Amino acid sequence: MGENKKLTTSWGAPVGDNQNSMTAGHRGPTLIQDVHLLEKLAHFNRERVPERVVHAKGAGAHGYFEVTNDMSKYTKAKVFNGVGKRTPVFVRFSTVAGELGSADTVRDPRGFAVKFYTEEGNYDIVGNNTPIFFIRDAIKFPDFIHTQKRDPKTHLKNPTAVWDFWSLSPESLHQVTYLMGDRGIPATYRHMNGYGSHTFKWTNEDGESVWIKYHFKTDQGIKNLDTKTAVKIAGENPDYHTEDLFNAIENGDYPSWTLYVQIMPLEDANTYRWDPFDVTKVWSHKDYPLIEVGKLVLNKNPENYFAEVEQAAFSPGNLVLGVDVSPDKMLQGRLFAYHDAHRYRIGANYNSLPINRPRVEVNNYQRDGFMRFDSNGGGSVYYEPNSFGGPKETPEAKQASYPVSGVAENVPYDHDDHYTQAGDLYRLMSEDERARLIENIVNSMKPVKLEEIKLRQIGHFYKADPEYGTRVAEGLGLQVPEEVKKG
Ligand code: HDE
Repeated sequence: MGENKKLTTSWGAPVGDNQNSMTAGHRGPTLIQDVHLLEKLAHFNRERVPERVVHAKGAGAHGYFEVTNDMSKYTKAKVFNGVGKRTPVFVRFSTVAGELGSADTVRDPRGFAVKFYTEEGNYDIVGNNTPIFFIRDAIKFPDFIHTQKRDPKTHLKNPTAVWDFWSLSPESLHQVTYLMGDRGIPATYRHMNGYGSHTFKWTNEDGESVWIKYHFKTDQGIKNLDTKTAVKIAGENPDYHTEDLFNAIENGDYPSWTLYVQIMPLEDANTYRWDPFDVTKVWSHKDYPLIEVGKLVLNKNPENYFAEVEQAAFSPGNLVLGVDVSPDKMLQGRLFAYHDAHRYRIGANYNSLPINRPRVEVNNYQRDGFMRFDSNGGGSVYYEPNSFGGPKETPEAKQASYPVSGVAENVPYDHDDHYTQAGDLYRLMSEDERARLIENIVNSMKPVKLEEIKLRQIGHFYKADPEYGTRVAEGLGLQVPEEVKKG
């Protein structure tokens, strides 16, 4: 092993003795002047930062994104321009509901967060391994997550709350069908797809825009765990996915994904049969086929988990020129939530942390705040406008304008067909996949305390597909409600 470096305190002074506290004589009291002891104990108490309120358990790796199909016709975002263009990335995978120490192989969507360190600033695609989500308005998110977490009285998971919320929020049916099916437990983080889930806007150099959706298709092929195997692994090795990703990269078996986009002309948004800004719905690939964009490759493990994975701060609000958000209400809500979460978890200057720091110069008038460990702008001018050559805005960086209309009010979505796409997903499944789906749902719903919740949810499954609802009802020893059958 290398020569031993000199052990020091955090203020750089050499430590005389790291084995014995300083006391007054052999049996005397420990002396408060043992500042090395005091510092070690005090810092130890402060090693934890608040875990992410969702997606707490995760694993990450570095790599690159390489363009294989030039997208400059659709977007001026340099990260997607020019075949061969390479951009460094950091990716973090995660579960959603579990705490920092929870098991990897639970039935849960998986976070799929990509930070591109582009030459125009950091661009983050912060998605999941499913193209849709349970709800479509940010205002319902805290309530939904409450049902996914622990019951405030028992501190146990509460299936009655889970199915009560879902049965009263039928927009969740599509994602529930995904979640309770085979893709609800990926075999590893390498054998699952990633999606941007929301609709975003790409704009090219000529100011022409299109709506797009991102699809990261795993090059390893989709592989899932059946429930029984997953439960066994969760008990034997709760960090199974974390270990798999680390070892694969350590062994040079670099996982990769091929990025595709679906592209929708702006005007189609007004006539398409599905609301393109409703994140509980997909766009048919027949209507908007997948177009290849590039390759995402992970080829370097973090040197330090806390510094790189725990402190990684992603946001759908980290946008670059040529990429804008859409009016998707979930996406709009997330634009506040992520930066707010980072300020709370890791401090106002979180973007100065190495893992989050852009690879381009950052010039602004933000000063001070906790842990301001950079030059804090030095003696440079600290306000704008100014007469001293301080950084100035770039007019062409303004977001593309677009017309809006309507009155300010709490507006519900104007369509409620939550059954067609969920039913299509069910009908796409093979008989084996359906059998496992039904078994997973029945086992999850069995402990639900209120029969009315079960019957309400059976009604939703039935409206998606009569066979779907009937099989769940049979599994639970119940009948499909007559009024649902009559339609
Ligand atoms: Fe998140 N989400 N989210 N989310 N989310 C967070 O950010 C939030 C949503 C997703 O590896 C938090 O740093 C709101 C959809 C991923 O660090 C928080 C809403 C999708 C990650 C947050 C959503 C996601 C997060 C938790 C409803 C898929 C992990 C702490 C509007 C498209 C990123 C934090 C990482 C993390 C808020 C819904 C994906 C609290 C308010 C939909 C992959 O900011």
